Amino acid sequence: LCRDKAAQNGRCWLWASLHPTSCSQCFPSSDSPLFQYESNIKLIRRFITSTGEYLQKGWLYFCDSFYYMSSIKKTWNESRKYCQQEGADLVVINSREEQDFANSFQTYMWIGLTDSETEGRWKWVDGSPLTTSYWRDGEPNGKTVENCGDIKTFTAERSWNDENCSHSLKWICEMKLS
Ligand SMILES: [Ca+2]
Ligand SMILES: [Ca+2]
Ligand SMILES: [Ca+2]
Repeated sequence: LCRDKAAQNGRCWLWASLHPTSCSQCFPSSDSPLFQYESNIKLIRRFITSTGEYLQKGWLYFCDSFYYMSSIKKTWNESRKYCQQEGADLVVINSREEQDFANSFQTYMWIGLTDSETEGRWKWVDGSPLTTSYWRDGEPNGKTVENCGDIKTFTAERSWNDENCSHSLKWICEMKLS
């Protein structure tokens, strides 16, 4: 359901993501029904307390996260700071669905990916190493000059590019609910 919905219009509604079998990203199949139930209660509680606030500010809901797409441009660090001030961070892309969702904005924009610490070792802003990647063919190609990740060729599944972090681009924040 979630996947179909997402494929249809790039959005996933709460009822779909709360359905245990409908959103593999939100509820891994190894989880017991009871765990799923408890997770749902926690999720609903957080959803109710944060929904009004985030939706009023123009954030979008997709598969248990809220997303904010900027209308102005900033450097990668300034973009990240904006997200953090909103209780979020730059987007961490955990699934094919989320990659498609991010591409659906059709915007050249920063994502939460960097190899600033160690050249060539790409990490997400939540500290997790990059496992599944969607680099455009030939990327990353910027060596030590380009240490921040963005979505550039959004018409293709493999849309990522490494860029000079001091470049000004739009950005996308993610606030995870669960
Ligand atoms: Ca994510
Ligand atoms: Ca680099
Ligand atoms: Ca590049």
